[in-house]
Amino acid sequence: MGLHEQLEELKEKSLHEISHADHLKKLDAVRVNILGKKGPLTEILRGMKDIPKADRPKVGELSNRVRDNITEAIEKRRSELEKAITEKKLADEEIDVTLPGKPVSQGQPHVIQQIIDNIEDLFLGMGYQVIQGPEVETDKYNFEMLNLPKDHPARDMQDTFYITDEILMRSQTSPVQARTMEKHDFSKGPLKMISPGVVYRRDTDDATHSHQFHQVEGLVIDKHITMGDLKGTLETLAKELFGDRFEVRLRPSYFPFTEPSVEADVTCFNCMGKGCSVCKHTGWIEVLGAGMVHPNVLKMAGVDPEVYGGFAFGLGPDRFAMLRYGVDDIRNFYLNDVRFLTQFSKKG
Ligand code: 2NL
Repeated sequence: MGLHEQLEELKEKSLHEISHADHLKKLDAVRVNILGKKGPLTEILRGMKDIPKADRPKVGELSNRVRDNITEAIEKRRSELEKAITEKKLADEEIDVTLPGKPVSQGQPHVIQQIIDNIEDLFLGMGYQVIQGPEVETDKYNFEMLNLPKDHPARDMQDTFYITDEILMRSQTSPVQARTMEKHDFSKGPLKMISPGVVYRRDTDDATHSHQFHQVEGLVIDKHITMGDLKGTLETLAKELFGDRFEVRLRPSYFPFTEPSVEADVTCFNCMGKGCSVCKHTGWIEVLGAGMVHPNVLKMAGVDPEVYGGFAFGLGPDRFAMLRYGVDDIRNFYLNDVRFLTQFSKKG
């Protein structure tokens, strides 16, 4: 067989092998085999010295062409294989964005926080500030500034968690109001604030007592504030939280920090005033305590009681939630059993 035929045969054989290489590694082996120094092409060209000089350029040209054809075929096959690899990778990693997602259960504010949020929204809308303060307080701000003399029963060790003689867990959120009143510049206008938060009492937990519970206190200090302002504010609060048909009734009471002091009742939500077992046949339910800020409290905060006066109130969101949803054990709010908590939809 002449060189010419050998070259043609090598070309056919090579193109066949290249087109059947189904792997980049195999293709590379084929390339090294055919075009390498010990490969058939080199071998064939070695036979050039045995053919007539005149035929050499033709054979040389042919061998170049064969080598180019083979190289070209290898490159073509390589890009085919590479493309196949990329396509397979893309297919394997394909994400079906139309598949339905895994449901993520959404949380919601705690039922007591929902009530506090409602109260905050209402008072913010009436131009009040929402102010928070420390839960670890001093005797001065928790008691003294609020006209609670040293021998007052509410200061008894039984009722308050003391850390030292002077430091305690606040038993009400009034210290926040006392601190704010003390700092307020009344020449710039009235003080209108509410202070929501957690408070502590040294009680044994049972259906109606919790050693930690919530309180929202409100305070307005300005010139010419009357009990009428207090009643109007409480009526707005009752109608916002319970509904338009609810009325407010004030009864005389006593708190050391207010004079006069009142207890506020709202229409019984169960019988709407007719009288039932929930309201002990009075038609009313007690929901908060309030009054006109005691002159001593103003004086101690550096406010002149001859010029300024105001009202204050305190309510317990835990009790509100119990009344509103008919929960008979306050401990339910603190057990964090989701079966209980998820009953209260976000709208409240
Ligand atoms: C209740 C009664 C009340 C206040 C809190 C208060 C605060 C300042 C001055 C005067 Cl700085 N008063 N707070 C007033 C009356 C009642 O809470 O039964 N809370 C659950």
